[in-house]
Amino acid sequence: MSKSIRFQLKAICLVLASISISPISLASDSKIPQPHFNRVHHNKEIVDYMKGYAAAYPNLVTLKSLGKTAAGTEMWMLTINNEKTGKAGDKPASYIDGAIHANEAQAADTVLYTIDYILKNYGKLDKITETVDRSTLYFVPSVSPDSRAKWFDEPATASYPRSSPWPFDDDRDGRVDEDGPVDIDKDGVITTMRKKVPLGLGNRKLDPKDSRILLPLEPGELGDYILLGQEGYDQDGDGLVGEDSVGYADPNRTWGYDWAPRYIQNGATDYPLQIPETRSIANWALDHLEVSSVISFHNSGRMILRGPGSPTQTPVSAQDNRTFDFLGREGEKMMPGYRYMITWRDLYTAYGSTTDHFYGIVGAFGFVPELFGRVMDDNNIVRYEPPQKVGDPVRPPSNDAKGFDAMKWNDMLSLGRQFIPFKEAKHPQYGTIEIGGWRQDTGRMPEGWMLEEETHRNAAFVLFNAMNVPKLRFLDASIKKLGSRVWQIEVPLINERAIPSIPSIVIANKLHRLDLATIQGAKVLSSGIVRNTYNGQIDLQTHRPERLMVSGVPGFGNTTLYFLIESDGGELTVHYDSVKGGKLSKQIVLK
Ligand SMILES: [Ca+2]
Ligand SMILES: [Ca+2]
Ligand SMILES: [Ca+2]
Ligand SMILES: [Zn+2]
Repeated sequence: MSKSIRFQLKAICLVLASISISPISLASDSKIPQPHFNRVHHNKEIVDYMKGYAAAYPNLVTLKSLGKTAAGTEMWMLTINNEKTGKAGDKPASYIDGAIHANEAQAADTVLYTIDYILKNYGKLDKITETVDRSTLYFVPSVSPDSRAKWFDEPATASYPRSSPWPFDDDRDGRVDEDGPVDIDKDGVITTMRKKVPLGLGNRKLDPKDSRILLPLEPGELGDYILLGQEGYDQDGDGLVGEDSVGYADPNRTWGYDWAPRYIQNGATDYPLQIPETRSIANWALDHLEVSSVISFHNSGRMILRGPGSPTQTPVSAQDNRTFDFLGREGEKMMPGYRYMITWRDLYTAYGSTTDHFYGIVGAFGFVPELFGRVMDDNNIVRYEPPQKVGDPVRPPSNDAKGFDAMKWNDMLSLGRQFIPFKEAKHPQYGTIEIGGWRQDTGRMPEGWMLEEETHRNAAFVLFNAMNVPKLRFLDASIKKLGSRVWQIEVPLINERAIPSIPSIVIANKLHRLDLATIQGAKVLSSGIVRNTYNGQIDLQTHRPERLMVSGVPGFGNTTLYFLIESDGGELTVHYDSVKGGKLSKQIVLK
């Protein structure tokens, strides 16, 4: 090596060194987690990111465990709150969770994205700054962490594992979880099995256009293939394959409100909140009745579901329906192709679900965005279905991954990644078979390069709901002097957002106390709610007028407080303390 070349190399090394040094001046930024939302994340990564946010944003983020799963995994909750503007429990609040069904993987990433987007835009986007400063946001990205880890680490399918790994004897043979899916060909994925048989012995035929697809027989045809279903074999010799896999407790059928036992719906446990995952959240929620907005992410089908989950529940009041409808219909505009639907009426009956629990016990307006549908992709390769509206005849969500169009999509847009071609394999019971099929991350979630847009739209829906938790504000009081020391004060209070400070379910189910109005600095002789400002109609509170109990301020509505007080004049303060609307006060000068 010549001297001059050696010198040049040295110079290059120095330049490189200086390039690598320069970002250190932004040391605080380098701590900020930088996840990429073009893929789904393992539970361990999500927890690491949550710890990273707590370290990078100590003034906004706290992280705590709500408890442990049966397997001993912490149930992490990340809270975003600006302590400088008030304590978490004293402010209006939102609760957001995801992936209670572990196979619905991108649901957790959508919660992670929402956290990331809020933290990185606090102080930059006014809507986000306002929401963080005046409210609290509680996040549990992954409600079924143990099954999520299995879905990532062990052979899995698009729909398995889904449940909490709570041991259960599905086939009532005295053994639990003894016969689940088995990765026969050891390729790390559970796909499907099929067997070629002599013509006439089969119940399927190959699609003449695509030998990867089996078609049902038309009348008059003979079959030369048998569809054997999901990979596995009869591990306990009872003649059935895959009849008792891990679980099955469906955590989203274990919540405490409107729960129903297993003989009514599969997946229910022996009693409500039996599994620690939902029990730890439900216990937390009892101490957080300030929550008035709930978003619980699932996949798939492009729906914005809301309760009730069953027709046996008391119908939702007209007032609460208006709030649901406003939030849900705006959501349809934010997420093209998503349909705002009532679970039991437009989809199916589900007892003991997250959003019904939070509505019926906490009094919060909950939605379940069902992320992704194949039809959302485009209107070329995958057949396009126009969005369905509430009231239209119901059609099932379209996730059919078996059709030719999906295969063409796989070939042309995922370049064949999604579908594992059939290969010959030996099966302990069926002999020579073929194994192949869709990978676990297809059918219910987008490819990585499509993921971020849908994630963002759903995060924006979270923020839209969070912006609509009650926002109370006093307007100017009207003051009248009625005698030498007697004054009449009327104070209008408005709610600038959609969610009432007391949803009507709170009163119907007696979930928590009413809002409380008090006066500091004067003696209250009488108090009430003004029914009509112009003709002096007032609903007086006869008992303890110094503690005026108020049935809340409606969404985008107002309530006017009435006080008759005794005072020598000067200053007094009106305090308003609302479980869901926060605390506020107003100074009034008597003159
Ligand atoms: Ca069993
Ligand atoms: Ca396999
Ligand atoms: Ca078996
Ligand atoms: Zn689900």
